[in-house]
Amino acid sequence: MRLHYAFLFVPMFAVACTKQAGPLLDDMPNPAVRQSANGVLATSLTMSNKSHDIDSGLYLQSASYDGGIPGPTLIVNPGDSLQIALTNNIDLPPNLPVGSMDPRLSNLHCHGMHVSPLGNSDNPLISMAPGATYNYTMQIPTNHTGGFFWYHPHHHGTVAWQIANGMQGAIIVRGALDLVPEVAAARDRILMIANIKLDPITGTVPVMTETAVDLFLVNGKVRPTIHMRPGEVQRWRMCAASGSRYFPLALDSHNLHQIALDGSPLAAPQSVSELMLIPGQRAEVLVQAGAVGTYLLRKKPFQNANMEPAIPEVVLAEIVVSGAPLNMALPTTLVPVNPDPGAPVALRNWSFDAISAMPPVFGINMLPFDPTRIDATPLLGSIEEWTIQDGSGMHHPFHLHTNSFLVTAINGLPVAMPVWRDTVNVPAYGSVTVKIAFEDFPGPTVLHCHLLEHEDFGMMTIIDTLVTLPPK
Ligand SMILES: [Cu+2]
Repeated sequence: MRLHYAFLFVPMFAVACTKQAGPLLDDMPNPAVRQSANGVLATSLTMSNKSHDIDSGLYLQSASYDGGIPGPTLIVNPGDSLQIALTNNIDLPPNLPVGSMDPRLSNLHCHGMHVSPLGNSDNPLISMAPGATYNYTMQIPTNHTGGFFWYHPHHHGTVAWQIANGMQGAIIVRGALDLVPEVAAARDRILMIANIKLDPITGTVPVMTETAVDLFLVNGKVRPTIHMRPGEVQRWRMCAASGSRYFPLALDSHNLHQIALDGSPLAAPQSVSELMLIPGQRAEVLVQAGAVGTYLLRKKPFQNANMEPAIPEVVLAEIVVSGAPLNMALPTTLVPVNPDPGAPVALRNWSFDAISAMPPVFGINMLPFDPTRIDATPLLGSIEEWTIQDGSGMHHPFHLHTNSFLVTAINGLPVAMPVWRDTVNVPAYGSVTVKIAFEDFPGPTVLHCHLLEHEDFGMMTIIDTLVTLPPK
C-alpha cells in the first residue's frame, strides 16, 4: 500500500503547490486538430501503448490514439468525406486471463454521427486483429447537424478495457451554432473527461477493470488549470468519454449555460447549477467567469443504485479567474432545433436486463448479444417510438448508433421540452421513451448500454433498417 500512496498522491501534492505559485499560463490546451480541406479529411490513426504524462511525475501506461489522451480532434463540415487509416498496434496487457477474448481486437466508432453503418463506414461489427490496418470512409451527409461527437473503439468484448485505457478523441462537425455571435466570440475549449481504470501499483490498466481505481482526467491531465478573465464567456465542449461512471458536474459559484446536448444544439441556452453527463454523452455549455478567484469544476459524488461502489467527489479542473475584465454577453437565442418527426408507425419495448451474476451475463429483452440475431427491422424513412426500461435495478445509458432520437417521456411522464440525444439514461426500475426517424441509412446497426462492461457481457443487440420497397 505504501507504493500505492506514493504513486498517486505525492506527485499530485507537489504539482498542486507548483500550480498555486506558477505563471498564468493555461495548462489545459485543446487536443491537436486535424481538419478537412476541399471536402476531405484523410488521416491515419494508430492505436498503440505509450507512457502518458498525466501530471508531472505521474505516468499512465496505456493504449491511446497516436500517443495522446485524447487523440487528435477531427474537424469536418457537413458533406465531407472522413477517411481514416486505422492501425491496431495495441499491446497485450499484463496478467491476461487464460482463455479470454484477445483484448487487442478493435475497431472504430464515431459516436453520435449520422453516417452509414455499412461496409467500411461506422460499422461496429468490424473486427481488426492485432497488427491490422483498416481504411474507414465515412461520408457525412450535407444536411448533417453541426455538433460535438467523439470516436472510440467499439469491438464487442474488448470495448470496456480499451476505453478505460483512455482511447478517445473528439469530432467536431461545423454548423449553425458556431455562427451565433456570442458563441463565435467565445474561446472554444474541448474537455474530454476520461474515466481511466488504473492499477496504482503498476500504472497500467488491468483487463479486469472492476478491480482498478477510478482516475478522472480532463484532456489527459489530472486537475488541469483553465484561465479566464472576469466577465469572459468561454464555450466548453464537455464529453463523458467513459464506459462506466456517471458525471454530475458543477462549477463553484457559476451556472453552466447549456447550448447543445450530444450533437444537437438547443433553441436557447438553458442555465443550470449542476449538469449530469452519463457515459457517452456530451454537453456544450457557455461559462461566464465571475469575480477574480479560483473555482473548482467538480464531479459530484454518485452511486448507481447500490450496484456499484459510491464514487466520491473528484475535482476535475481548477478555473483561475484573473486579469482585466472583459465585457462579453451570453446569447438569448441559438438556432432552430430539428422538429418532432411526427406520429410513429411502430412501437417497441426494450428491457435492459441482468441475466446472470456469475458468470456475469447481461442482455436486452433477456437475450445476450448474438451477432447473428436481428431483433428489429424498422423501415427506412419510418418513425418509431421506443420505450426502454430497466429490468435490473440500476441506471443504464441507452445508446443508439446511426440515428439520434427525441426523448419524449421519462418513467411514462411526458417531458416538458423534448430534446434530441444519442445517449440517454434509463432510470433504475424506470423507463425512457424516445422517438426515432430512421433516415438515410439502411442496414444493420446496434443499440446498447454504454456501461461498457454491460455491453461486453451482452447488453447490446442488432436492428436492421430495411429499404422501403418501391411501388410496382
Ligand atoms: Cu447497462
